[in-house]
Amino acid sequence: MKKRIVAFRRLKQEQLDQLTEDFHVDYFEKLDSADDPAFREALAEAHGLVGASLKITPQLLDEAPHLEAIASISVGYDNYPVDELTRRGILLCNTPDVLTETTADTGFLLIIATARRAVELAEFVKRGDWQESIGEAQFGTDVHGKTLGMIGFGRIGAAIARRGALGFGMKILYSNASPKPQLEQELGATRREMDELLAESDFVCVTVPLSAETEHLIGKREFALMKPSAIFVNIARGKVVDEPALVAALESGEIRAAGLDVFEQEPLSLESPLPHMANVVALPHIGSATHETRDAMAQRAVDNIALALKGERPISLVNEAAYQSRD
Ligand code: 8YV
Repeated sequence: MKKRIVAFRRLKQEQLDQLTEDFHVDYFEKLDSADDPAFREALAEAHGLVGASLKITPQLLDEAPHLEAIASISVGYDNYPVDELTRRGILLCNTPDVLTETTADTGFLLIIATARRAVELAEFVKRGDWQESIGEAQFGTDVHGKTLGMIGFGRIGAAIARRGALGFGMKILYSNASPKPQLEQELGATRREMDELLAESDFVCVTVPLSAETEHLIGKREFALMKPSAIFVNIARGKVVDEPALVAALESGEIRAAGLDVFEQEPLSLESPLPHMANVVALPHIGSATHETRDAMAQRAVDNIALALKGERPISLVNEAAYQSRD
């Protein structure tokens, strides 16, 4: 009998066809929440789960007694109870690498858009306010030659720094749990304690994964350490930042501007002050959202789940221990 996969959101027909060759697939193209009764019914029989943007709780896992593997269409895995999955011997797979360059493009887009006030000034044109040559009131700040401080220096952080160093002649500082000697050599990057990095950088860009250690890593104290001219960019997860502290820092002029792709609550409510602030560029979590990259991510997830359910090693595995514990 074929093993059963529950797939939800964002798979192409060819990808579903690939899975149905070897598995029985229940596909939920539009899944509003995990409470959907048909989804819960399918989950009760599922050996594999593939999809994105769904909070998986231990309670949900209790209802999926046959589950062997989950393939998330994301690199981040803060939606999954990793220790609990490992304890149950359920493999968790993600999609690193294929989204690195696209997500780094988003990071750099926010760096330039905030520095040159691109969104604010595009609105200025749309409103018909461009009545004479622009003056100092519309000037931005340079990006090239400035200091870019990366908080987190993994694949995506390094790809943003590469754009900064090689494309814009920026000086790169980074704070990261481990030193990265190769990147230091390639990009002339220098490792700093986080407080020093905050004080020295013109642009502070956060790319750390969300975990218990990084939740609210950047708050009131950290904003106070930044230069008043600093521009803060977050493409990691909203919860890495204490959002009310960010709003306060922007309102008081403790920092100049922020470019944000992620928020504590997504979708971002218009009740938040952030989308209304002229010195904020707020994007709807578009980090990896291009046709090419989302297809590549979905394909990676499909390949991961197929390999996992065939007893082979998935391409990108989060919890190695679960794989090792297999018979
Ligand atoms: C995902 C992301 O699209 O991969 C990640 O971790 O943040 C995005 O690229 C998002 O998490 C939804 O899956």
